Amino acid sequence: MPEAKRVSADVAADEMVRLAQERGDRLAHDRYQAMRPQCGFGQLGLCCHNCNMGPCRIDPFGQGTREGICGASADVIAARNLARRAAVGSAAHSDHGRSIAMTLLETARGQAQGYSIKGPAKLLALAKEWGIATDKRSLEEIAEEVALAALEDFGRQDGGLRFVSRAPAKVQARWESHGVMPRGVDRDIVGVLHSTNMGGSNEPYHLLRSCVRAGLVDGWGGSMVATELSDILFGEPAPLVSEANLGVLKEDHVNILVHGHEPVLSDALVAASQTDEVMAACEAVGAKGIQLAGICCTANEILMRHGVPIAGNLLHQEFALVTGAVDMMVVDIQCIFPSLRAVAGKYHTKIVSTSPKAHFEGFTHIEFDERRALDSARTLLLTGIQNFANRDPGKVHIPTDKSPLIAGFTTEGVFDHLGGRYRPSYRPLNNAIIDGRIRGVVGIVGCNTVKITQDEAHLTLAKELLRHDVLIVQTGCSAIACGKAGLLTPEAVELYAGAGLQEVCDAVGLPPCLHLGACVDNTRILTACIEICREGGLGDDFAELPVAGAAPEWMSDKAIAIGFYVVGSGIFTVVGDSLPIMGSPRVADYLTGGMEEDFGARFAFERDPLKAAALIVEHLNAKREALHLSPMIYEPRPAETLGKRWRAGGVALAAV
Ligand code: SF4
Ligand code: MSK
Repeated sequence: MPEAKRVSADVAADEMVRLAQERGDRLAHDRYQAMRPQCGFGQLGLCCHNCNMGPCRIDPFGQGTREGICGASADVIAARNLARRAAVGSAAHSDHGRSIAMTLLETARGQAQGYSIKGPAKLLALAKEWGIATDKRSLEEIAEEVALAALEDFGRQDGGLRFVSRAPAKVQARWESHGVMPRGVDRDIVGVLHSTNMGGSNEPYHLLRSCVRAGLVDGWGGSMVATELSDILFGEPAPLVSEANLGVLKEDHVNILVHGHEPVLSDALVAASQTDEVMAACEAVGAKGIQLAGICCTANEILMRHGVPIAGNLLHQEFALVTGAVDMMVVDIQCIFPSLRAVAGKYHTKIVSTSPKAHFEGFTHIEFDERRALDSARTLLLTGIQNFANRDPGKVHIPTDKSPLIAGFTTEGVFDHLGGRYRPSYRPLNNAIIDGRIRGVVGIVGCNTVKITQDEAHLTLAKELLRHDVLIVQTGCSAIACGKAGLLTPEAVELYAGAGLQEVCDAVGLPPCLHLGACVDNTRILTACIEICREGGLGDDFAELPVAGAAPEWMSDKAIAIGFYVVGSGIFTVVGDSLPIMGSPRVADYLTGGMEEDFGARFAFERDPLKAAALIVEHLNAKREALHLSPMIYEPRPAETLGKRWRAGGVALAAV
């Protein structure tokens, strides 16, 4: 181990780290140790290289340089750097949304091989919402107009994004009064980047409002387009059972991993993997079949729609290669380590990049063409199958660890569970909150980081909130962390949930942590909040709801954009490592305080997941009190009963 603390809370990951050390493989943790100490100016947000007179850096102790060569202050530099990162994160999600809209358009026009409209109910609902005629029209005709309407929002110059009208009136009013109403995806992202050009905006609060706008065009624009149109194109997810962790790999199968984000590729690979030709090719190389599994968010996409198992979250992209059993890893875009080339170089694994948006030195590039999706997917799979013969059995070591999970909840689908067959509405959820069985709802989302023990913050935070009767919704690598640890199963209710939450989950057979998809699907959390407001009894503004967000192990710029659209929409959010602005007390004060007055919510920065949970519980209690809700029916579950079978009333039945 590089240091005394564990690299991961996941035993399969630990096993791979030990093996990698024996074999001399260098993984992200080793590179992190070599990088330490990391640049303090960068961590504090005080380094600027926005023009070639720099780079400039501000002395955080106020003794050396207090301004950049152009005169920019620490406040401006920190806020400007943050705005750039928020814009990049927003661009990543939004360009993903654009790809889905383009593929839907091509599908509607019969130009995309192998795709069809698999979510007709969602298509008709969205057409109705957008005033698109559906009478006597084919699904393809409607889909074409819906796709074009969605694409219009990317190039829109003014007038507001279509999805903005979904937001509660009070939330929209705040956006309007603070000048951050999202107008057009491309326009606003370009606008934020322009403001950060040298000699552009030099007023920290204006730059911080730019951060909010960059976030809002993501959450209420690009990401929402990605989620809604993916449901139309690939089908609305429904709860299903699958498994997660490296133990899903099979020694006698061709193991092909998909890693990245856009389901356009991964969905086609799933379809192509089920053909007789692929089976015959596996047999020809001596394999019993093909095992497809996912890493990161593309894993979540094909998990929730097809039940394809998950091999792991962000840091597992390297651990998976150390098993020596991965015949090919197919990547598209976002969260892909260029180090895969070096790690795979020790094994037989072929790493294939497929996206025109992301090429990697040393990866084999086979460009994926959605107009010939099945042919492209077939070529990729046959490439992986052929590589099975190059596997070195002496290097194969697959951990046995894997956990069952339930995935595939959506804003709409969760109705059926919470409301039951005869009351498909959010009424029972709202009532459970109002009556004091459920304290509130919290989204735990986001990445892994090498800076702390992998998954530990996600798991500790989730368990601590569950014992306080908090219903948890999850996406991204956080959902995978909890999936690997068994929290996405109904059995987790008895092991971790407080008595009130236990009653609700047991009544409808729900896990206490609900898997809502990939990182773009955080918009499902926004739409669930819309439904809670609509149902009534808990306020008509996100800022009034007993809800919160958390990203305890964030690392990506996408997480910054998400944070800004969640907080900018009125939802209190706790992030683990602080945002890189701590060199500017004014910026930090605004984000963790003043922002609440303007946008109804604020950030909190807290690395300790138990303290983060305490902040969230305190926030939920304050919102409950402001709404004059009933006191909680039960005391929080005692911490010492976590992980043991336990019933409402606080009786520990048996240690597990
Ligand atoms: Fe330095 Fe100003 Fe140029 Fe930034 S924009 S590098 S602070 S001179
Ligand atoms: S993959 S953005 S590490 S959640 Fe979406 Fe995971 Fe974060 Fe990438």
